[in-house]
Amino acid sequence: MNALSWLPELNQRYGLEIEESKIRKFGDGHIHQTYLIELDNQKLILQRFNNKVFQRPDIISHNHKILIDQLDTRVLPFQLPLPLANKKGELFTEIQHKYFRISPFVSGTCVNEIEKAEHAYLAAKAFAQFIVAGIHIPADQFQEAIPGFNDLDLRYHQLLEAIKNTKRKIQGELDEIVGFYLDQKNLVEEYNSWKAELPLRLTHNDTKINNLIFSEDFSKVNAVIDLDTVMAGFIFYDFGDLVRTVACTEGESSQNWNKIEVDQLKYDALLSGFHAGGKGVFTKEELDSLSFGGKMMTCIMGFRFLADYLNGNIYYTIHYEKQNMLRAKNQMCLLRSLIQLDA
Ligand code: GN1
Ligand code: MG
Repeated sequence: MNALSWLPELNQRYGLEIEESKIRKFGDGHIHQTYLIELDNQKLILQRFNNKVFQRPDIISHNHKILIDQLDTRVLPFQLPLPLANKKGELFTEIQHKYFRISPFVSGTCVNEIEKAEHAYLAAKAFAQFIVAGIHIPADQFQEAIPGFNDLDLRYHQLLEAIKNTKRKIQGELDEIVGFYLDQKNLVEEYNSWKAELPLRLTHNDTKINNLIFSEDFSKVNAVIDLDTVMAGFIFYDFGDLVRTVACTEGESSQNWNKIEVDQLKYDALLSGFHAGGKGVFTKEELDSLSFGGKMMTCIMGFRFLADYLNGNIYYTIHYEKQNMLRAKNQMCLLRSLIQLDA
């Protein structure tokens, strides 16, 4: 069967005339298949949506419609490329049991690692400004795109389940990694106490650095992208995922175990950027929670990568069998360094 057999219907549903030769694979997200469409007069992003991971596209549409209607874009000095509606006004288009969506293309540079502290500052400021732009929207209007997505307690229990049910032999290196994550119960307890104390906000929840587009010269942020998990959350989630992906000497896929540690200069830049973006809005308690965020988000990714490995790699895209285990090992090295920093 033609790989793009859905294209004629897609064109019809959006009133477009995209030819197969104008479509190419784009980006390196772990979840959806993303394509760039280059038409004569415009560029668009097409995504074939992963509805195994996000089983409720209707919830994502609900959340995105709130953003379209209520977000205070006047305070956003960058673009937020929300999906474009098809001819029926839907943000998703279902064809042959597959879900597609199209959004505006924003030019610029997407990176997996940041070179300079100034860029870390800009990224953190932008993600904080995003929270500020939604500060007036009651967080309970949003529905959970993935239930308990950033709930450390739930993810810990999912890891326990995975350990109980795994077909893999937990021995050697795997045993060491499993033991390390089981020892993080104190972070789970700390999570539960922050949860009882802090207000829920509109947060992005997946502020990995490649979910942001810089201008070509890195002088500013052009867009915040990957908006599927935009929903209610705590500000330390968004700060924390930045710490995890920016304030580290090696990226999430590195296997230079001895070199993986916190980059203090970038950490400090993230902190000032986030404070600057949320100035006058974030409460003292929220700002106090930020240093927990880095540890918490690194830990949760470790839990999730490890659980996925134990479950037989059903969630994340992998290129070889042990990749999820080694991703969990990478996060373990970073988490050790973050914990040491706070000690
Ligand atoms: C996934 O799709 P991507 O790469 O932006 C994941 C995030 C993880 C990240 C780890 C919906 O994000 O939670 O932090 O991988 N997104 C989802 O690299 O699970
Ligand atoms: Mg992404």
